[in-house]
Amino acid sequence: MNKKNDYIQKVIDIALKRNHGEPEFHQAAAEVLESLRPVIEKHPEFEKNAILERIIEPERQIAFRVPWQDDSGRIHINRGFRIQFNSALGPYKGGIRFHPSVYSGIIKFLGFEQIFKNSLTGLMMGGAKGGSDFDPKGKSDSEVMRFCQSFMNELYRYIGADTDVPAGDIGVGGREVGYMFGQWKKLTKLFNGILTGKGLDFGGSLARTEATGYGCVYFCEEMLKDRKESFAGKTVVISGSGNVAIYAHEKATQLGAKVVAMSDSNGVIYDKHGVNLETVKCIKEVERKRIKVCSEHHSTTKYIEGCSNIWNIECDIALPCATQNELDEKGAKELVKNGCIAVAEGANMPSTPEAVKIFLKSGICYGPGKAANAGGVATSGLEMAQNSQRLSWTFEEVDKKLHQIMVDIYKSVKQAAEEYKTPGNLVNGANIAGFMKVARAMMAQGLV
Ligand code: NDP
Ligand code: 2IT
Repeated sequence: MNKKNDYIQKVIDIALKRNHGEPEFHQAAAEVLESLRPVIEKHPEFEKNAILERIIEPERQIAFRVPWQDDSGRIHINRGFRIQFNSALGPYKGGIRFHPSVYSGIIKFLGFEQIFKNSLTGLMMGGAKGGSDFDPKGKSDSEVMRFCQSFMNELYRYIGADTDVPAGDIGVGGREVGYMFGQWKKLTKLFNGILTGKGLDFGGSLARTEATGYGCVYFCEEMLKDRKESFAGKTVVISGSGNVAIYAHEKATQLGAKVVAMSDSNGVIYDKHGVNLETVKCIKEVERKRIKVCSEHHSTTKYIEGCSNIWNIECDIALPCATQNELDEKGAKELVKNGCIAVAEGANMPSTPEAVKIFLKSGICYGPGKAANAGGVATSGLEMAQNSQRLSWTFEEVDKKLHQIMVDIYKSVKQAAEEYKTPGNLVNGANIAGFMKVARAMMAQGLV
């Protein structure tokens, strides 16, 4: 190993040592840093200016107590986070996750990924992420409202329309964003674009709800086009049944595919005639029930216990849209063995490093999350633009812009992979293309 390569290892070691007990962050950092070896060889100025040491260290990390009362008057204490990772390209931007598994390592990996994802969108957004170990499942609307208000009582000190703009993620959708927006307005007297994913009546953008799922399918469509393939007539499996999964289903179906399976953290529904999207929407968006209920509505829909079983189902295209590390080596091997030709990640880091290796080695189309799911944050960027103008664009206008952004991301990721001599490796392409812009901006802005 030459001296330049030692630099990469040195920075990986710093990330490991300084972020003790945070394996998700180690995983995300190691993947990006490994991709950057050829970049560092070509650009010694990045090492001289300690760009990698700086980029793996968040600019600011906030952790806070979130006290709230349930409907019976019992008091609960959760922990809230906001990690403002990098502001070289614009105000911090990134979602908020409410899930019992949330701790600093989850928010840190998501914030780190967000830096490069936001850079790929071509819009002016830095990287951040926030969240809490609060579990919204089974909570009443008023409990969720009180939690969101308490969360904002502390968060409001650190965010602003031109400093840091949160949005949704797992467990945070339109309802939660609405409650947080209300509390922000009460505390600050400001009615501005402080959050994205807002309701359409108070500054939300048309097509933001659909954007991540649609964008993931648009990205996948570009990968397929390069192989003279398309969604038409293809069989698709989509893990998860939340915001991203639902709208990935909608777009894939519009393009002529059949979605035969979806899931939640308990199990999988399978229907060889196609999973009924309207039923899933009703169960998940309105009733907030488990995906299993779908099989009670349709006799052809089977329920299989255990969410990882979804990767055993034969398909042409797989869209992991649930959570990190949901697709392991075994799942990846199964997909490839069954003839899957494309995997595009709607979720953040859903494939384990071993699964990624299988995909890259097999030569199937593989679109990593930070490129394939960038449509959500890109449309958040479009919501910010509309809020600044005090205007709303039509669904068609926003969708057209989203589509173009995904086409452009695919082009730049593909081109970076070729330029750095790993054609077709979109992991390297996404990491390198995302990094270059941030690194150049950091160099230009001096040691801050
Ligand atoms: P939702 O909360 O709407 O849905 C999450 C889905 O994933 C649910 O079906 C949930 O099942 C499942 N899930 C969550 N945790 C686990 C777990 N530990 N094991 C198995 N399944 C799980 O979230 P989103 O659809 O918004 O987010 C899904 C993914 O997409 C996340 O990785 C998120 O970071 C990413 N993403 C989201 C964007 C957005 O705009 N919303 C943008 C870009 C990426 P259950 O109900 O059982 O928990
Ligand atoms: O992971 C993500 O990109 C998101 N959850 C969306 C972030 C945003 O600011 O819209």
